[in-house]
Amino acid sequence: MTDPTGIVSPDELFAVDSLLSDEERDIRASVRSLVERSFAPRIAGWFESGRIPAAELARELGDLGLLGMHLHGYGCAGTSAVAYGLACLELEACDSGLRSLVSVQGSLAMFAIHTYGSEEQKERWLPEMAAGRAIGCFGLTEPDFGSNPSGMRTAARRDGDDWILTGTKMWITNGSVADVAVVWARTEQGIAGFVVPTDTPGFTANPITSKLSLRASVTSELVMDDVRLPSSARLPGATSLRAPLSCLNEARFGIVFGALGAARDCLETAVDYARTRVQFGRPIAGYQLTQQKLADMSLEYGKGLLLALQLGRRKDAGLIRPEQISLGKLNNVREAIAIARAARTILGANGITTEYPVLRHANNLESVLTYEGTSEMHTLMIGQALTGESAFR
Ligand code: TGC
Ligand code: FAD
Repeated sequence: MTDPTGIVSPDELFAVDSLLSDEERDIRASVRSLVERSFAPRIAGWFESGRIPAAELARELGDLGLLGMHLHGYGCAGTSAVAYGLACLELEACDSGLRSLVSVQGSLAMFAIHTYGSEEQKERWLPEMAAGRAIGCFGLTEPDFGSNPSGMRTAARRDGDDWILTGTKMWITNGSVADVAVVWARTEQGIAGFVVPTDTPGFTANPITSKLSLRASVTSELVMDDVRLPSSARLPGATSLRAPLSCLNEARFGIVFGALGAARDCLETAVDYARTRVQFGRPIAGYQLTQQKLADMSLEYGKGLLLALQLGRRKDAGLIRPEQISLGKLNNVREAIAIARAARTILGANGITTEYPVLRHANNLESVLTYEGTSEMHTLMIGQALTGESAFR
């Protein structure tokens, strides 16, 4: 709704609501309300302390049906991809760490089990994970294999009917608070996925505490030292690297929307600040250089949102291609980080504190730029689609 002063928000400038269904607007409003009521008042403290009440957050997110929300059955809400994207946007408007918790739970760990798991695995884990009573993580990256997971060293070998899993995964979101880990490993038959309860002997998760980014998110190293698993722990439908890479499409899609949430919060903060901060006798909002920054930030935010909605509609129609998700992830994270940095300049010295969210968002977005495929990887995926030439190797 338009402000009595005639001021419009960036969403209103682009008339975004006219592109959404009633259900999508309702879901967006519910998530925004949860964020404002429960998370926003506490986020700066979590970021500063580097600690989050993960179990409590998972329950709250599960109660609202946000975990695995675009999956069908097994206690999942079965919403549209666009609705899921809008939920990611609202969560990331608070903090990228909250969106990460939801992305990894729903789009990586639950999606892997939902798509490649046995009926027994789905029944055992998905309803608990959808409710937030069980937390999942997804172990693909290793210390020496980030952008190139095909080189992974984590291996699983047969011992009678069992599997023995050995190796180290690095930078794993939710790792040390997870009840279940989806772990990708090399086998004699190719790359396979395993559903590993984290209390299995030989499995250890070590928190990574030295982060300057995504401090309101748990990131861990997973060490598997001869973890013995029954035959039923293997994801039967996952037979090559294609399986984990297909899971990444889901999480990357959430980031296409999510990053814009961080951008919107920075933009709104900058507008509010500029209207009240007086220098040289006038609000800094009245200076052309400030207005140019705000206009450019709004333009990139709105263009990113239109791109996200186009990709969301393609996904809902079952027509989206991985390189299209790369377009969205590359553009929207790159522009979100630029918006966060521009907002920081408008706030001057206040912009470097946790009293305002802008540098927290900018720092978080450094991780978002790197995880789920670095900006360079997505550039190369688009380049490959345009030319037919692979420039990865
Ligand atoms: P390549 O030979 O290209 O592909 C192997 C097989 O996979 C297929 N494929 C895909 N399928 C579905 N979706 C995709 N996006 C796919 N990309 C590739 C491909 O068609 C092939 O299938 P097939 O049947 O012919 O065997 O494999 P490559 O080794 O050359 O690698 C390609 C590359 C560089 C694109 C891939 O390795 C890559 O995406 N690297 C980036 C790694 C990455 O993004 N890691 C993310 C880890 S998870 C994470 O960061 C979570 S962050 C927390 C949060 O989300 O909040
Ligand atoms: P590298 O692959 O070593 O890349 C370093 C630099 O080299 C980058 O700029 C990269 O773009 C560039 N580069 C590499 N290869 C090429 C090339 N061929 N051409 C041009 N440039 C190249 N992983 C998981 O599996 N699960 C998780 O839950 C998870 N959560 C994460 C949470 C956080 C906070 C972070 C920071 C990371 C997380 N990751 C997770 C890991 C993430 O996916 C990797 O960090 C990412 O894939 C990049 O790998 P890397 O850090 O090893 O960088």
